[in-house]
Amino acid sequence: MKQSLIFLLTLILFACGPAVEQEEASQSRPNIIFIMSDDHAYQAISAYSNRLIETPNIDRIARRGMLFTNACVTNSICAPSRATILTGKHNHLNGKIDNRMPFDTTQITFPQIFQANGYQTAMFGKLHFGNNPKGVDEFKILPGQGNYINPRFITNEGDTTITGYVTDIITDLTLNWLKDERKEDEPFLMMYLHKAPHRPWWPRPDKFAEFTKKRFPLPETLFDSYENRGSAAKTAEMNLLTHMMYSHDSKIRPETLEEMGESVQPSVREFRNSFYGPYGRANEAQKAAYKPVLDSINDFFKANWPEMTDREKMIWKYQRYMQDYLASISSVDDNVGRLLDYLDESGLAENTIVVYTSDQGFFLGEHGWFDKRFIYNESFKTPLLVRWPGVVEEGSINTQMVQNLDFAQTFLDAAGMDAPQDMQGESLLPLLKGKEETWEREAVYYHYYEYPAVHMVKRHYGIVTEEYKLAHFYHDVDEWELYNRLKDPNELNNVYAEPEYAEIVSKLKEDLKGLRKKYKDSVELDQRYIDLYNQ
Ligand code: SGN
Ligand code: CA
Repeated sequence: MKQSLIFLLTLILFACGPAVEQEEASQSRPNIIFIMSDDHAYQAISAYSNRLIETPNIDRIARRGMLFTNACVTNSICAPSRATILTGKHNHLNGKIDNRMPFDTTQITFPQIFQANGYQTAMFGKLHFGNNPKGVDEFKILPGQGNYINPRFITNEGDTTITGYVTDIITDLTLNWLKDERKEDEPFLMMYLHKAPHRPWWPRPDKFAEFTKKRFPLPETLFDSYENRGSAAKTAEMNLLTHMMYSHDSKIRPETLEEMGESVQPSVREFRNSFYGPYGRANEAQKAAYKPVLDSINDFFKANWPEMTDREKMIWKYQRYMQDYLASISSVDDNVGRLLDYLDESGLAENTIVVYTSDQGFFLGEHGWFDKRFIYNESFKTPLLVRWPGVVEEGSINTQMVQNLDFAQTFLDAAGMDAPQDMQGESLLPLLKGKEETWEREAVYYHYYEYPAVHMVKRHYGIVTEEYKLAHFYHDVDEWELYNRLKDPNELNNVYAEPEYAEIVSKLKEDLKGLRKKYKDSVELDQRYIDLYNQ
């Protein structure tokens, strides 16, 4: 009797022991797939709103995980956002204040810590850093902004050009690594980074054909006149009517413009390269696939543009913009679906954290704009969806003001590693586990620098709380703007000078000073970065 009991117990131990251990080990060392697109506005993800597009695959992440409705960036522009994500520090400390400043590669980035702690690490897609990533075992990254059609990649073994459409290719590389190159017995960190839907929005030919048939609802503020705003909004160069380019953006061939004359778009020759740069990469078969759609856009333009009013031109440009931008996103969504399917089929899904985000938000015609850079909502906020089976409650929604500054510490925490003391974010783990009580943040800090530069958005820093947004445009001008986020969600009325807000202004100014101190930003640093720029 005793003997058979011991036998039975031994059997149970052998049967369950390793499985239990494995499960515990994998819970504490989950795989992480960090999916980031470039310029993907939250307005164009149906988990947030299906006004513009259905993104059923990206939505799967939120359905099985958490949707953050108030995630935001510290500086709404590409390379600075990536530097913040990798270092867990604001740009005034990591030095990558804009797309042009070099990144000091002696700084610690979170993939290096993963690699040092026995994670396999890989990165595919757009980094946009000016240097190769550190801490990744394998990478294939686009040089700079990269190309949509037949893109070139920088790899450990030199450069290579791959025929096809960039979003599909980045996914092929990612899936290939997951399927064939990864060691199955070690956890991994995968950085899967899309170029789409960055300007100049070249969709794959089939999506191009599909989306040019669609029409999209106009944003309420498409015809914004920038009244009751500061001079930064008035002088920015990102208005659809005035600054969006017919050739580069709206896909009007330079030949069409030349035929129609200089009145359509002055100095059209300058833009020849910006059309044929991206499109000229297509081979004959690819060009044949684009041709019918390009023909119909160009024929319509030639026949109608001369009679169009400014209002009609604005609407036509908006529709063309949305067609290409959303068609590019549709490919991202399909490819996210391919990845999620593989995770399900392979059983990896159970122990893999999947994050979907963008390097910043984007204006989709709100305030008449495209691009980003401003502290205003559409560019300041960014999508964030996180799935972690068994840890994050399915279908949960979080409304806290979390930032890209928090990502590094969150991932390190999730994998049980200590974050360096000088990282400035906070781990989102308590929020992911549904423990909001411990979350104390009431305000976030923002600082944008790239000026003078393309789109001409003036430098500014600011504080954002649930109720207010106070921004200081301190360079070129000395102007303050205050928006009541609850009463004026479209941010159309700067109430900074209104007497009834005087007390709020002085309280927010104190809090902003506090944040600048906490994060070690200062007037001296502001000036140093202006001086550096002018050299
Ligand atoms: C390019 C774009 C700009 C865009 C910047 C920065 N022009 O210069 O519209 O603001 O990139 O974008 S384009 O003619 O090259 O398309 S970022 O996402 O890399 O910061
Ligand atoms: Ca970007």
